[in-house]
Amino acid sequence: MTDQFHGAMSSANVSALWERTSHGGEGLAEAPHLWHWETLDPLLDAAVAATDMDTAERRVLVLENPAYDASDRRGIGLNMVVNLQILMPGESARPHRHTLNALRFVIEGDGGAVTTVDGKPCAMEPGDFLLTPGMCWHEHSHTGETRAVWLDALDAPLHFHFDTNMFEAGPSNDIPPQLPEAALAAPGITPVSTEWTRPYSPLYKYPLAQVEAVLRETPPAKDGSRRIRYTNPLTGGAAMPGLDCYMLAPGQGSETQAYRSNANMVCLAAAGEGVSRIGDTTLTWAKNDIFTCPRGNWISHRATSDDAKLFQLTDRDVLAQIHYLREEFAD
Ligand code: GTQ
Ligand code: FE2
Repeated sequence: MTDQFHGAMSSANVSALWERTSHGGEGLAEAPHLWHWETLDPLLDAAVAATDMDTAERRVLVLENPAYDASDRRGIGLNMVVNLQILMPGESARPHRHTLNALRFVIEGDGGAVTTVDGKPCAMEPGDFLLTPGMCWHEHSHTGETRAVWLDALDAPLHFHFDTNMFEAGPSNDIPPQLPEAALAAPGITPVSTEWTRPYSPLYKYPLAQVEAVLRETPPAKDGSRRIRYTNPLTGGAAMPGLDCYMLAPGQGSETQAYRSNANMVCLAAAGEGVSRIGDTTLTWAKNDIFTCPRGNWISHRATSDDAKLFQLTDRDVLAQIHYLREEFAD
């Protein structure tokens, strides 16, 4: 009903705060969702059959969170999207750059697929973690023999929120000076460089073998788990803005200490099998399954095979940087 007061407010572009009922998201914790690899795998072959790279530009399947079915939201999470990209031998994807921070985690391939980041070629072997930070030129090519599949994650929703999304097609140009790998090879010894002023790691590839080597030597926490973080060697902080990543090896038969946070996580089972409890939901996962651990839920993980590892993508550092992060651990 529009009485005189409401009519006057409306024509003055004003509204009454006390008449609003919503106070935010309390009590509306997003449910987790799991995508089984055995469902995704045949879809990847179907995507190859349905596309050719001359017209598709990028052969990418977007994981759509059913929690967002009734909303305008798209993608896997509040602050990130997760896609699966397929590149076949002989194919390539053209150079471009964007303000979105992106990363890859390699799921399948023979190492013949290469992502070139600001002129640095990074061969993609299963389990490798690659950065393509905001405004770095990147392109993909494949000179191997078998299907290459990787997970792409981007901080796209944040850029849509801030209206900071920018895209530029190649060819690459104005590539800034890079720090050579050899200058980054010794832990605890880093170049003092006035050339490198960018807000992300000068290292773009983190090979699985090195992650496994460090995990093996990492002393287990009280709950039996071991965990590494992918960091910028120059700062010790997150590898790049927007997405903060970890590899967790939960203890076999023991649950990780339950925690709850207002940050969001997506897990990819990089190896082995396990069970995760997220709020009231229990998820059983196997290699290459992908699942969400949304904000507000109590979360714990357990391995059911001795090699189980979860690659973890989070928006935690974004919240921490602006002092929004809240997290708590069960006793
Ligand atoms: O490979 O550069 O999944 O720009 C979405 C946007 C992949 C890419 C995605 C991209 C890319
Ligand atoms: Fe891209």
